[in-house]
Amino acid sequence: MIGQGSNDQHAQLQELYDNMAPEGLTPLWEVLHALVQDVPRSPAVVHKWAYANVRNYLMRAGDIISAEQAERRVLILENPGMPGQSAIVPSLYAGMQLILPGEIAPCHRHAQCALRFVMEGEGAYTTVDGERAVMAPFDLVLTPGMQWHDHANPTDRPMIWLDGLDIPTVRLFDASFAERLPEKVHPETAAPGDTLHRYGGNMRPMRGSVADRRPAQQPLFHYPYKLWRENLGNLAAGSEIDPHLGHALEFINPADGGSIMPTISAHVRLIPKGFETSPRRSSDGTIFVVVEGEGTALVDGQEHRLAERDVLAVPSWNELRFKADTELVLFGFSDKASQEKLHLYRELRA
Ligand code: 1HN
Repeated sequence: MIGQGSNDQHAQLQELYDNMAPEGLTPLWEVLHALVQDVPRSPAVVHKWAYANVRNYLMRAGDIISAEQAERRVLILENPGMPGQSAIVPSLYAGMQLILPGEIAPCHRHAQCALRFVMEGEGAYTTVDGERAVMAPFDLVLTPGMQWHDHANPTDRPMIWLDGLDIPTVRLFDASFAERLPEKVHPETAAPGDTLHRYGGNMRPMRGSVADRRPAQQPLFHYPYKLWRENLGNLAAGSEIDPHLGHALEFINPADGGSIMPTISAHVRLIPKGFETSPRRSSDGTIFVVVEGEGTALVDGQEHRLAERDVLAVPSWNELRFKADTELVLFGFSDKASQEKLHLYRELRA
């Protein structure tokens, strides 16, 4: 914005702006400082979704619309700072999905990468390219870009999970492609758990063997709670705590040791009872889910109480600390994967 300057100059500039606007021309000097900020100032705000509250609305939706009719019965967790944009932080989308007993969500595939983090229910499954990932609470299941996926709930209980997708990132690049399979569900082409056995134990089928059937860049799609919780517990029992993170483990893609998907990183943390993490900022927008315990998130000094299954969005560069009232276990996902590829990622530990 032009600060000083005569009324005459203002009038002349305004006339210039009005004349050139229809030609697709606008002055940089009016917006430069908003475009290039000294530190990130996210349009997204810190926000907590209490699980019981979200669940209540989701079950009401379940009374009115079927999963099949909706294609996906999901309540978007939309950041209150970015209304209408279907974003939880500027680069990522999150939603809470419900599949009722006997329902299916039909098969499709798209350029967007998705993760599911199971909140409730056991025994429903996502089929990824013909192989079922049978879900239990706090499992992480991936449907990487362009892999076919449908969901089904053959149990007698509702199944609820948090979806995390890179929808706003794909939108930014105008690179969305999607297809529906003519059949509602993908034919089953492999036994449930097959991929986990082949790629989930720090091993992989011999290259070029018939067992080496998954996409080379993205073979693994199921990270069960049972496995990650045991690893996190062992880490906490056997090593010094990181003062800023607590005990933390990242999920990796076994193909390359990098992030779980090209645009989304995910991790888990354990913060011991009574522990307070030291202040930390990072440039990734992060979504946390409380897996176990109770505590407080202090975000730029503001307190957010945390209980099991609550979801907390922490946009870029907010100063974050956690206080654990009981042992606190958190799952988090963020756009760190994208930012690292673009050499944008930063963090600051106080
Ligand atoms: C999607 O494919 C799923 O497969 C969930 O469950 C949410 C939101 C936008 C676009 C695709 C799913 C989605 C989605």
